[in-house]
Amino acid sequence: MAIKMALLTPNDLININKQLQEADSTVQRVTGLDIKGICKALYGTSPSSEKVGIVPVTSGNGIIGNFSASLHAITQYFGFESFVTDMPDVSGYYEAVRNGAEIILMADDYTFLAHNLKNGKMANNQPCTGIIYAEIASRYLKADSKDVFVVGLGKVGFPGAAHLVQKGFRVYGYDPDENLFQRAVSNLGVIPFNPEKPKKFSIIFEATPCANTIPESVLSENCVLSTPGIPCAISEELRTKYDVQVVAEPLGIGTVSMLYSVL
Ligand code: NAI
Ligand code: PYL
Ligand code: MG
Repeated sequence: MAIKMALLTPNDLININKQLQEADSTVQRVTGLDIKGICKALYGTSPSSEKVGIVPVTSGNGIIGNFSASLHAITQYFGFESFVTDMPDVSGYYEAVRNGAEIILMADDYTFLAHNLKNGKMANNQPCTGIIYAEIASRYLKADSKDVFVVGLGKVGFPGAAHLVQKGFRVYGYDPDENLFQRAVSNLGVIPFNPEKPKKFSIIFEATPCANTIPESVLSENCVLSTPGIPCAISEELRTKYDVQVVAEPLGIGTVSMLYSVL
């Protein structure tokens, strides 16, 4: 049986437009590109008026307050025409297709997918999130080396680490789960991070569901922390002390990565 995702709460999604705007300006400052520019560079695609149908799903833990409304706001923010169906589940899917949706967005407790009905392409939120946050980290304009620290090698972190390896970065990784850690070392060539031998990084990518996962000893002044993980990986105190550039946002960056990947 698949393992449930760490679920968002309605609170995570409050003021999603403001969260997106702030993340977009951080991405622009860190990389020189905005989020759409990153997506275009990453996937080589651009939207051409695709209509997105968002289907609420009641199974398992059920509807997350603000989830569909946030997807609506996110798709509009990135210039997609979109609508949320009145009905959930199978009836909602039927309604979406009948009303002209070309891309379906929907999520249960295990899978959040984008399915392009015109070309058949399908995307899963976890790898798409890992890949775009890793891509943003990899484009840090003031990086001092090709060394990256990856914290968390699960369903989001592993594809992100794989993307960084593929781009030619030296990836140092850590995960307390010995199986996942060894999988990253043997399959990707990730370098085991040794907390006993502190090393500073200018690029850090984090994907865990825990707070305070970044030890102070790895932070260099003005480093980038690109992290989809909820809650945030770093305290306000450390963020301020090292002037860390934090790219973090609960839903939109991963969602737009899914959408561009199916165009
Ligand atoms: P996962 O459970 O597959 O992987 C998390 C990994 O973090 C596990 O392997 C775990 O052993 C590791 N971990 C836990 N504590 C750690 C620590 N102190 N140091 C290093 N590693 C540690 O979870 P998944 O699906 O990869 O999600 C990760 C986070 O990303 C969750 O908080 C999830 O809610 C969030 N997420 C955010 C999205 C966004 O758009 N912002 C999209 C998808 C997920
Ligand atoms: C996609 C997010 C990112 C982090 N956790 C993932 C999550 O919360 N997934 C569950 C989404 C369920 C949505 C619910 C609804 O309102 O339609 N079924
Ligand atoms: Mg996101």
